[in-house]
Amino acid sequence: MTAPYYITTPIYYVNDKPHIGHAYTTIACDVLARFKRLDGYEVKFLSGTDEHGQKVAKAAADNDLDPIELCDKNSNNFRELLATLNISNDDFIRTTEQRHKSACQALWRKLSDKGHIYMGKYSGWYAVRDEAYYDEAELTQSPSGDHLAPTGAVVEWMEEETYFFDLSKWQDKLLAFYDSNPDFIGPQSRFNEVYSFVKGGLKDISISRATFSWGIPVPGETKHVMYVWIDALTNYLTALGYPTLKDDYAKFWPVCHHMVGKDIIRFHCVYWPAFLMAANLMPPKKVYAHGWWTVEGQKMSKSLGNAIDPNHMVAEYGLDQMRFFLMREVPFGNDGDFSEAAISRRINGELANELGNLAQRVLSFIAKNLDGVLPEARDLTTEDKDLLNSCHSLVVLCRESMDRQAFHEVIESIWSVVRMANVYVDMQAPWVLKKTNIRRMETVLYILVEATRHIAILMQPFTPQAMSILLDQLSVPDDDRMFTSLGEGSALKSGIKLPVPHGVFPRYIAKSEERTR
Ligand code: ME8
Repeated sequence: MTAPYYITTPIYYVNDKPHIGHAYTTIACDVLARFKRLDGYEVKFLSGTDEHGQKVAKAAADNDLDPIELCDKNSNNFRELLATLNISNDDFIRTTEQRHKSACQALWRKLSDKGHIYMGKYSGWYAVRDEAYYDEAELTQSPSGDHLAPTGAVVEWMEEETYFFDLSKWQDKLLAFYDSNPDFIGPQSRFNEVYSFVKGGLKDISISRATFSWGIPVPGETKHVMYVWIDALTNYLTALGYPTLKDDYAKFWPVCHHMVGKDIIRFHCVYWPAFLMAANLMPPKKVYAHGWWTVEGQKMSKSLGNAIDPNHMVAEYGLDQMRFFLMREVPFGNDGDFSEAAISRRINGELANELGNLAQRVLSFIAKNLDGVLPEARDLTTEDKDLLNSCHSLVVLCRESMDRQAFHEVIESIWSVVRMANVYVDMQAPWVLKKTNIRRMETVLYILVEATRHIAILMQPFTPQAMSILLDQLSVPDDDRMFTSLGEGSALKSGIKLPVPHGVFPRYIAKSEERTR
């Protein structure tokens, strides 16, 4: 039986245009989903848009639109972005869909029936930008006198009658859950952060609003809509058919993995497991929080107008180049800085010079000197065996790193073989062997093609389009591109004809360089 795997992106607020941060989470999930599929898992991969709440209502009002008109338009921007980024999601959820409304209301009823929801009066600080409540002790003051949340968002004092969830009762159960599931939150630093937050004590949280109406109505209520986060988090269950709890739920919920940015970890690691436990459901298996991107050393902000549009990035650098850069540049979990210098270094230094050049050198040499026919390998030397052994053991290393969401380590392991293969070409010098020892030249070329095949199969999750072209150039049949085809068993057969090769990773020439040419 194939093992299931469920991976989710956060659902994106539709008040904003997609930027590099949204692309980052989504690409990371796509890499995981593709890796797991290639490794034989049955994957469900969910993304979507978060469409209710005060922030979206305000954005619609600012644009003289009905909230749903704004949502339709902007949700589509995110859906189109997924297509542009070649994302392999199986479902796209919008929180304004009926299936989601039903799921949220069912969850609410369950919590209410079990006595975890009560009516009370809320007074405290709320940041519309974050759609989050903060404690007074967490706030700072801006020079202009505004109170600011730790995220820099302006908070306002709120006083209203709302429904509460009895979060304070869940402290011990949450701590016990973290203790018995030390891998629940990654990376470790975020686990510690959440643990000490919960250890410091939890207050009941307000989970409804009556001052605006753009939300899912609280069942049996005319005045209150649900707090946007209880609505948003439930999307992960809606997509599995909740509340019917049929096959998809039984199969995928126990292996659910949420990928989120570091700013929304409290919602996913504290509120969400508490809601679920209170409804007698299992918490998700894992939440991984990645870092944030700055741009040329600066925080992205509307006022600076420096948010990077992923569509422009794709047009400027190429899709696979951008995907590679984002997964390669910083250890996943850390913050990173996007700059033109950094991405062009990665494209030219690694994709073009190291991987692209390796493939092109080997394949064009075979095309020119052997009429494109894959030669035979005979009498393997220690160097040949070393390179092949490194290829054969690569998937184990990649799998281990991928299971810790260490994307940069997966690439680093693959790259150690790319570099090894480049050193091997230079040392074996098939262009010299061509004059001295054709038999040996053929062996060297065969080994290099096998190395390239392993690299291309394992790089598919990161740079799917380019690797599909490269695997075509290696005449690897579509059915032989899964990880089960790694190793000797599915080695290419000598005597096959390889198509005429062409480079898969062109060098990047910056616009500024182009002008000075
Ligand atoms: O938070 N670098 O939606 P959102 C990296 N609707 N990641 C960034 C980033 C940056 N500069 N800026 C934002 C929400 N992000 C909620 C989620 S899930 C049930 C509800 C990431 O559109 C951010 O960390 O504001 C978050 O994970 C994601 O973009 C969506 O942000």
